[in-house]
Amino acid sequence: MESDAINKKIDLKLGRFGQSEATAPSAELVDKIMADTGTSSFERLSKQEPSCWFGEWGVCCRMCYMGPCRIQSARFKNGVTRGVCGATADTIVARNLLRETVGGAASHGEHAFEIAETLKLVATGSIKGYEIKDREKLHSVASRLGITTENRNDNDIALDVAEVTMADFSKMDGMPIRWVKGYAPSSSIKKWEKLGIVPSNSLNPIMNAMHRTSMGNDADSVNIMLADLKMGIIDGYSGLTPSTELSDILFGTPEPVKSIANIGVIKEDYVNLAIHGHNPLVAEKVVEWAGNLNEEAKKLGAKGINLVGVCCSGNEVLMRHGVPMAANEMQAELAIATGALDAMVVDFQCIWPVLGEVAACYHTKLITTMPYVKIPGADHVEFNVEHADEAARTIVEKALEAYKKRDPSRVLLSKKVEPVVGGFSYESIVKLLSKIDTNEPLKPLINSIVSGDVYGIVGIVGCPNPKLRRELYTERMIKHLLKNNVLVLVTGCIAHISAQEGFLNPEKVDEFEIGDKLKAVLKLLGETGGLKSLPPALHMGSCVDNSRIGMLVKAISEKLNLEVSQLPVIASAPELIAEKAVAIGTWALSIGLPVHTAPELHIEGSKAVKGILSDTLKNLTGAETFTELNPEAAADKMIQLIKEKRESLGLPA
Ligand code: BF8
Ligand code: SF4
Repeated sequence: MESDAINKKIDLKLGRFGQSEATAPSAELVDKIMADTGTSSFERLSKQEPSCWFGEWGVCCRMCYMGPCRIQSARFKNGVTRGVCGATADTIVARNLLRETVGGAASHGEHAFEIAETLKLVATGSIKGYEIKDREKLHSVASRLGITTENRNDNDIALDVAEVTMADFSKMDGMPIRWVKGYAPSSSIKKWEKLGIVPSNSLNPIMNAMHRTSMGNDADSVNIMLADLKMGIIDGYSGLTPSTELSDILFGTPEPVKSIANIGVIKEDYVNLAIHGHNPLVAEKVVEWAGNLNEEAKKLGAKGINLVGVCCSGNEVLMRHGVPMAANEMQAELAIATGALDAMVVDFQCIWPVLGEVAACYHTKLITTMPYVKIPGADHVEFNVEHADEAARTIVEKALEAYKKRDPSRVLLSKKVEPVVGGFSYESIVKLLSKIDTNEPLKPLINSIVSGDVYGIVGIVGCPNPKLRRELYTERMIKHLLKNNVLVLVTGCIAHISAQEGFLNPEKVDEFEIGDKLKAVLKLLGETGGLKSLPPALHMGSCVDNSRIGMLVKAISEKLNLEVSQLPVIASAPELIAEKAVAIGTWALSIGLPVHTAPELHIEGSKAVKGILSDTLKNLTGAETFTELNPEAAADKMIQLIKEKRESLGLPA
């Protein structure tokens, strides 16, 4: 296609940068990114389209150099049915899916491990910059892990917690990993035992998965999919859950907090510093040093330092400090294109390589911090917890330095901001409910589910996919669920999308078309907590904080003595991007939650794998996957599933 024609196509698609008309930053800002940088996510996407169907269907294999091999028979009657080695579509699709899940579980695992290592250093007094902020959480984690707390000091307890967590990665005793025992729903553990997929450590299965999926090994799609489920368990209990719980110990368990969201949180008269990534060890220190150096900003003529959050670190600093939420993952470049972002500090995961190039078009300093995440065009300030204060100070100083070079003629700010209330940890929800029933805090929520006031619960998690952003997929799906009295829990970049649309704004509870019954519950609980209402959707944190949803689900299922799969609860990744989201979805499947995805997982090419995920799984963990590319139809399908679950429990449907 001629470049003019491509650009025309882009203009149409660029539209409002994946936001609804009411919430989008000015059209000028959206145009500015193309004018200044010559690129944007929508433009890059349209140059990739149409996607290669072999990849989309999961039937492209690059596991060896006889290939790449592509299996045409998945789509065409007389097409090629095997790779050079004889691998079929079923084998290739299953192997590819397991490798995707490994990518996610490894990411979350390393995240958790780094925090556990830090907790150990804190407990042994080896570092100064961090401390145990939440004793209550420390004791609750210890007791779930079976660690004695009586007559012991906090550092000794913390040392045991850290060592148990780290040992889970590589212990050789053959016993289930400790975090599984402490945090997984008991009915799920029984099922996993029967299937032989309870991990006894988390690194060996990752090695095993890479081994068995390499050329000339496991060709049995059922066997490979069992390894996939096991990888989901590892993601949940060596990744997500310890990441959340240990972060809470070090930085505090979130409570509901008020703030604002959208690109408009970047302010003209402040030094603007964005925190992007996932590592709270970095984010927390930057928050601290932005406070310490605030006066320095004033000396430069600014009103102070304005911290803003991007993607999951954005969710965490919102939850713990009320830092405004600037942008989801794909809007990070738009934040830079305002010309007023002085620095963006990043650590690991979901940091697009293009940010180096985009920042270079402005005075903005992109600052990488992890030895294993460097980006051309970025300044690198190596961050390690032993020297965290020096690094964080340098990072903030770089923002101050860059501010001096800001060119006001290139600044274009958006005025749109949306009030939000975020920070609904599992504990804060229990605390809120305990104001209604002190002895049995979960009871008011369970009663609402039983009566149908809360028809069901959907945890909506994951990413902003430019493929589906164009049609505002998430917003439409959430609206449809709310209309039907479904309680919506959000995390990750979906939380940013929700914030920008107003779903996290309690004031908007009358503005959206929310089912009367759900609205009454939101208002009652809100008033109990001292707000006008709860927001239409509850912000439960970053992607690792899906573990908070997991804790709620475990608590409800055990309280009712039901299996997770019997509950009217569903998980959805409506704009799936990352391997991490695949791993989270696999974890949800492992505990028994139905999982909706859009786009479809890369499985279309294999009837066997599709069958396992959409059907066989019902007999294994009680879960199933489904894909629906129309957001309203997806919500309807969830409502139908909830209805079926309600009926089989004898609840009013
Ligand atoms: O871990 S939601 S785009 S930022 S993967 Fe990434 Fe997806 Fe955002 Fe957080 Ni989660
Ligand atoms: Fe092809 Fe088999 Fe090699 Fe894959 S492992 S690239 S299917 S020959």
